[in-house]
Amino acid sequence: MKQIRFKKDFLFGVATSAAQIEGGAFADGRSASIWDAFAKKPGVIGDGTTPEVSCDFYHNYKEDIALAKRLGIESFRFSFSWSRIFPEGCGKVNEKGLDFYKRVVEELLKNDMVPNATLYHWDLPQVLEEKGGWLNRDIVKWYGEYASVLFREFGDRIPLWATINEPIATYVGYAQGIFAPGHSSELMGRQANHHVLLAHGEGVRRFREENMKDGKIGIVVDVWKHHPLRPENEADCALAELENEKTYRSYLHPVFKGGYTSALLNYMEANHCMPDMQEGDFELIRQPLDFFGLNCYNRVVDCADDTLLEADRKKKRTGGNFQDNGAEFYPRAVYDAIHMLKEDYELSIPIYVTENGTPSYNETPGADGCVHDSNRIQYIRGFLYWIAKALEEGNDIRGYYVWSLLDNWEWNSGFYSRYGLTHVDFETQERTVKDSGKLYSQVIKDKGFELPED
Ligand code: GCO
Repeated sequence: MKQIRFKKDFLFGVATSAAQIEGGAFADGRSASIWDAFAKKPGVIGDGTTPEVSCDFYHNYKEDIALAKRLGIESFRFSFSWSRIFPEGCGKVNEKGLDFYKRVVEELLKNDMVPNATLYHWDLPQVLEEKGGWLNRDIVKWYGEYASVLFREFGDRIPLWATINEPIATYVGYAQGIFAPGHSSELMGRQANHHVLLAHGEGVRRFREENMKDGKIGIVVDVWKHHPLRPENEADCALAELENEKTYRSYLHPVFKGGYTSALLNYMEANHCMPDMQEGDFELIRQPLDFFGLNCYNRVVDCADDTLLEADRKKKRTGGNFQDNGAEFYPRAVYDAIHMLKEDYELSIPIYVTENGTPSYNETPGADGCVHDSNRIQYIRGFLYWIAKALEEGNDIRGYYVWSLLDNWEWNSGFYSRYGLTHVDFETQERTVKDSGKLYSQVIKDKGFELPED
């Protein structure tokens, strides 16, 4: 048994997002987001569902916050739904939409939970998509207005702010067609991403303009590091490198170094997907941040030869290195990501691990009324072990958030992928805390745990 310990002020939280938990899609004046519209297209969501009701957090927020409180959760990460605040995308504020978040924040504070807010977690108002969405450069202004309203309304109550959650989702939505709004052009993907980065910069600029008390602002990027299956094989290494360029580096470089890497520029040139960029763009994108939000779920292994990759997965699976959900168990991913941030970006601002979690499928309470999700327990302990190790080495990591408090609407997988510490019956809205929820609660209480030697 190894003792894993965290300092008293290390923040343990849960992460959620508006589109995935709120439901109340058209309540009190809210208009559709791109995910409401996208989900209506036949065949795009694995189980054919929509986010219209989901966990109905819009109506159940008090009970759900009370549940989080019972688990001892110290910080609650959530996002604002842009189309709840601005049903027309910009212009007129919907007071009822704002009121909902006022109630949520008040409830969190009453329950001693630190609110951690994300301005944009993938749910652009559909009305703005109809004006070109992330392809229209005006979006920087629209996003800026939206951000300023929230800073003014909540600046005195919310200490942690993220401009954007996982900019890559917008790329996926414009380049690969599998996320909303469902376009399939590499050029669109890169252009949309450039505008997302500008919006991030505009958000930070406006944050500094307001009187934000002790508020801190950052961005949340997911790092799924690509590793070559055969480190001695040139083709595998080149493949992994290119993937790293196209994914997390295409956000970290602009934000921390003020430009795209030459490798990405070469790729975009060769593939005719160079976005339109204007003078001054990178000054706006690269601004000092107060913290970095790291979403980390796993690594990716690349191999130029598909048959070899499959054979390796089979071997590792039989060796017990894969979880029931088919994903490799590689908790060191978070440690590697923290090292990469230090080494490649000389990151000196605090890090919050803003998301970490693992899905299961067809998970329901058993005859004993419990959900024995031992895989998720192993996963959470594994990641916490590597975070504790990074802390021991002196890295400034301030908190950790499990994705997610509740099973929720997992984008194009619908309700099929369950990530919650709490099981949700989407027919009855009944919540059942899973074994992982009980474990996490104990970890928070003890500020640590004993890691079994397995
Ligand atoms: C992400 C998003 C979440 C997801 C979670 C599980 O990281 O992809 O922030 O909205 O639901 O990651 O896939």
